[in-house]
Amino acid sequence: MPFELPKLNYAFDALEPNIDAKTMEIHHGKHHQAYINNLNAAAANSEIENMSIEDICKSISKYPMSVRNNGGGHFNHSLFWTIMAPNSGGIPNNEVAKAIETDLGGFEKFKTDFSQAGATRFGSGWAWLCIKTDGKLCICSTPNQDNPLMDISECKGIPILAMDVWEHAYYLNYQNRRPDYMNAFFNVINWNKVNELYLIAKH
Ligand code: MN3
Repeated sequence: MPFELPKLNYAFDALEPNIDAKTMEIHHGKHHQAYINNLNAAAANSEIENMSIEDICKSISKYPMSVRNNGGGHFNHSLFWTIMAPNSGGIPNNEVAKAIETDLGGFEKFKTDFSQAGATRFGSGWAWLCIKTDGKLCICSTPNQDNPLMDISECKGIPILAMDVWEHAYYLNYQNRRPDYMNAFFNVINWNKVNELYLIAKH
């Protein structure tokens, strides 16, 4: 099978109390695995079997909806697991923090605007911090499992931070309280990883 579930770099309970172990276990082992299983089924005997998930996203308009939904699900979650970590969060002090200052009006404004992007996404979707083609940061959101790499996306760029606002990301612990989940998400953002992705995308 060409696409496989990436291992988590931390234990299911490592993000508690911000994100509970049961949610992490089901989200990673069941939801993400299901996107991969469906993507592998859709990819069988087609050209996408040998493509990277990034390249599939970039030309997603060529492929059926099952590839868009499940390929997006695979890319988005693979990124999501890496931009969270235990003993993280807080206010970053690195290159991406400087860009947040310059391009987005500072960390507090970034926090407000990023949360707003998640809060106003009706139904299921994602909030993103991206680098646009001009090298500047932007905040946006996408529906369902779409992402800013996709050629069909209204919001385009290289994603360096992703927040899942599907109910499956928070419902067990937070029920309908998406704002409480989003506040907690800021406590687990792995700014070292976000900065690493920022530096790679910039060069
Ligand atoms: Mn999810």
